[in-house]
Amino acid sequence: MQKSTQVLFKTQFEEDVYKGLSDFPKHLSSKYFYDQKGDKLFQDIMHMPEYYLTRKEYDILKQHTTEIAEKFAMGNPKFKLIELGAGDGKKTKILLKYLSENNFDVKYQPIDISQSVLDGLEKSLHKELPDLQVEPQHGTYFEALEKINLENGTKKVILFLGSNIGNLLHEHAIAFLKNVQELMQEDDLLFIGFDMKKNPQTILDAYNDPSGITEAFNKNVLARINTELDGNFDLDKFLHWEVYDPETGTAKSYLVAKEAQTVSIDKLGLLIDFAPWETIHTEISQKYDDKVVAWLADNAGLKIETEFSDPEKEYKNFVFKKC
Ligand code: AVJ
Repeated sequence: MQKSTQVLFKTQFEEDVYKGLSDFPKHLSSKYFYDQKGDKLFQDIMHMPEYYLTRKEYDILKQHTTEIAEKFAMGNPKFKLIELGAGDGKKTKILLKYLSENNFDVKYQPIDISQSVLDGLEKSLHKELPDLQVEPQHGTYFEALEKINLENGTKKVILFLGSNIGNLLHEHAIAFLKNVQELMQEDDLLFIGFDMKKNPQTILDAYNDPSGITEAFNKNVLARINTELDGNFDLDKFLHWEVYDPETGTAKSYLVAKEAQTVSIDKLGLLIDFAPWETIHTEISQKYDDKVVAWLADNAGLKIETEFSDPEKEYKNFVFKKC
């Protein structure tokens, strides 16, 4: 009879690390980049000259504030503005400022899995926009959305900014959009930021900065395994590698073992062997074109209402409605 070992996982992180590093080829999820150190590194990324995404979306919101606000309020100026993964709200504050200074009847409901992120955001909003109604929702997107939905029938405008959707393979993006779509009513709107296909070099540079911030961000998942799961990864024995396929629009991040090595992860009772140049796939950052956005919407039961973009059309914010 075969001997079987039952492994009990205390957290999703433990389970995902165990499974991802036992798999071939190896992989880890980019959602584990974000602890306190990872949040800080991502803040630094957003300030890098090569990382154009944040700036482009900021400029779109800045250039088109009035039109966007009018679109959101169309037919019914009383609405809840719900943000999935709010972060520091720097971009959203442009809209919030306009809405609150122009007597729109808005309640802002940022959703985030980090309570400290929500606390910081709430505090800064009370200071900067004291008249704005803010009601943070702690939890995963769908738990929080479902809770918001039970409240009452006020129109919802749901924001999903930063091309965060790009971390999802198309199949998962469709599942995600369907989930949101099911929680939408006829008048509700969904506002999503998409990073569009562009010169492949521009994209590669955004994920391959010479300052090494993206490298540290990518390796932060290994650092977390070391501190949280008693691992002994030597971060210097891995290199950060980025590829971009201009046909599929998929940018992929890897950590590549520079030499053969064995890593132990004591909390999981795991020893992981790496062959020289073996990879761990850690992230996808999908780039889109109009056809793919239309196809995603179609598959999720959504229709495109309108879009806003930068003059070069390198980044787009689409407004969707339920079909
Ligand atoms: C936060 C998912 C939009 O994929 O561009 C930045 C994360 N990864 N640099 C992205 C990230 C490497 C970012 N998103």
